[in-house]
Amino acid sequence: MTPYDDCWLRYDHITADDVRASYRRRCRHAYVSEKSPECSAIRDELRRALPELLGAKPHFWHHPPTTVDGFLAIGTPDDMAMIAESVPVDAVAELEDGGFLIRAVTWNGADCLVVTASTDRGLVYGTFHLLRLLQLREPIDELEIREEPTYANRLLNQWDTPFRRSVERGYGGESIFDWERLPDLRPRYEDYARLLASVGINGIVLNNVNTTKPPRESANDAVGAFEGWQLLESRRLEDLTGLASLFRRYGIRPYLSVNFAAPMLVGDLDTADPLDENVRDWWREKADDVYELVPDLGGFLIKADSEGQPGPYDYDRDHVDGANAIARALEPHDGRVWWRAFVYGSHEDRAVQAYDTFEPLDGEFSDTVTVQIKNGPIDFQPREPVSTLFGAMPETDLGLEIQLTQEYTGQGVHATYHLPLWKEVFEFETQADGEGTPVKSLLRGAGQGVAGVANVGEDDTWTGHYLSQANLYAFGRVAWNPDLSVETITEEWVRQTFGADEVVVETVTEILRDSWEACIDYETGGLGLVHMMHNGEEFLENHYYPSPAEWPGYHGASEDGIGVDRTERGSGYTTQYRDPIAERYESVETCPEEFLLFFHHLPWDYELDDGTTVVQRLYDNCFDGVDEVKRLRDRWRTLEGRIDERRFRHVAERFDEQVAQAERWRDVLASYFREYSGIPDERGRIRRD
Ligand code: GCW
Repeated sequence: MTPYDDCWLRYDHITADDVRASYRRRCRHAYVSEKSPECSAIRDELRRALPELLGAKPHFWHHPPTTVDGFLAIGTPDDMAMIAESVPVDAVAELEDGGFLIRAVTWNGADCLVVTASTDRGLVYGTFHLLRLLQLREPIDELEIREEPTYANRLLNQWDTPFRRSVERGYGGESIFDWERLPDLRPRYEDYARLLASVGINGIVLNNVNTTKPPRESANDAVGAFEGWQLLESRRLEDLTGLASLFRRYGIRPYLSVNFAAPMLVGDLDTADPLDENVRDWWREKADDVYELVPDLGGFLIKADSEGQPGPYDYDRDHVDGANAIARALEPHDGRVWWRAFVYGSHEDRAVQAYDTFEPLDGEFSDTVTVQIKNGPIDFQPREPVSTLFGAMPETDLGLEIQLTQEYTGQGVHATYHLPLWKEVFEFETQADGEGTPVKSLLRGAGQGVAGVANVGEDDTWTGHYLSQANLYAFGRVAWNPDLSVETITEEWVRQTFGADEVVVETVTEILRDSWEACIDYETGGLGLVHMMHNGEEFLENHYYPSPAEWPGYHGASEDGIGVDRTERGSGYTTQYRDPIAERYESVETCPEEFLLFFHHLPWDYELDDGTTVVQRLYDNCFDGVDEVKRLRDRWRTLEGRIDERRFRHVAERFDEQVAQAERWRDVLASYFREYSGIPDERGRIRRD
């Protein structure tokens, strides 16, 4: 038993006799290819899972057994004649990298299961998929599954600061990566790789995008110096090799966040100008060194000209110059540059800047650059409209960046499930290529995909809150297949994590499903307001939240009304969308209510569709949000005795704290609205009225 939680890989014993018997017949004996590190990881996983699930150790064969009633065969058709004879080989060859087939077949009179793929990575995913089905107690006697990942790149971005072991915006304890001890490997790394591979994540950026201390006073100073740039030093790279091999067994490529000024920080050049020949040579030589040591490194992630990090602007160059220079160095090694589009500071309305900066560069980025765009134009707010850049760069490889860690949604204390938020983003119709081009359709292709800011640390729960594990699980699943519904993914997670008791499944699923909307209401009042989380909670130490005095700057509160005019008359953000979306947001009549104050500055007493005024709706949302959290807390309480005491208590205690905080936040927000508007709550709920 590890001291830390197994998350969704619990492999609880199957108690139903008939189900167990059927699983045993096909899975107790196994014939698994032995050719690669991935296959050895598969065998290890079966050794862990099957004794627990089936109550019987798997027996591994070196040839297809003829003396047993059934067996599980895992390998590529090339590895094993039995597999080549049992599945359509052409169909396997056509699978995307990572795709797999699982089939129930009869072979020589035996009831078998075949897991096959065209690559060893696909075998890993196929095996975890099968184990998921067993954990969900699904029937397997007629299985015929064909799966392929929708996106080629499903990356986790750690915001870990290597030598401090801290995690920026991390609420799950210190970094699980102990860089000072590398190349020593902790068993926990393997368990982490298992969790990630089990949901299809195939890349991990090991360190924070902030790789140097910002040179000027900034909010980030509170977090301390960032030292990730040192990872490009040769001795540090040597330390990485073991970790890279460990991840390789699970089909996960490691990546590094690097500093744009690395030629000066790591090398001894006096410039990092991307057009300078010495700088280009430096990157080329460095890339050669890196790949010598870590041949399957995925590439570099770069935050440039953003929040104090150096970038091409320091040399009067643009983002294309910067990204392409580094990408060229990685190209011979099949590495990519993931270049973040998170820039702000020079425009009065920060929402407009990323588009202004990147849209004109469409088509100029090299084929080995991916532009990584946050889901919204501001910064992972509880709810934002989708970034205009997704519909604006058809000639550029794009990555969608979403946040698993709950920076703005209650951090380590609140139960806030992000999947419904992400689904809203994936489904958003960009009109990039006319009707029928939602965001999810724009991320396909070899150099594209999804990046999630991780929520993991050294805590026994991994994520600081048992229910936040659902965000990690859901990220992998939705990045594998964005068409999976919220219900499907959530229920999968709940059943694997808490077992098959229908009351538990229903209750936890409901709590997760409803948690995000509640959070929006008590944290912002809804209607598209951003950046108004209450300051001063102790647990929010690791965060910069503006104080109420600064709030108006973010969302335009004044005596006459609230909201930011982002229409054509205002900052013009609406015009960056394609029609008819631009038109819909531009008009106050057609703008969806949930984004009304994001796009429009409206009088406090402006009447909404149902006759309620803006300010009254804000009050109502604040109070409803708290009531909803109380309801969710009470729902959780009904689980006492139905799930283990440790997890029950942990979540119950956090729910109590969440309710207390939500009440305080509601009161601060409601008083703030009251103060600016001068209009009392019709229902007299604000204390000073
Ligand atoms: O919102 C800000 C976060 C920073 C983060 C930055 C970014 C890693 O508060 O902590 O820095 O976004 O995404 O680069």
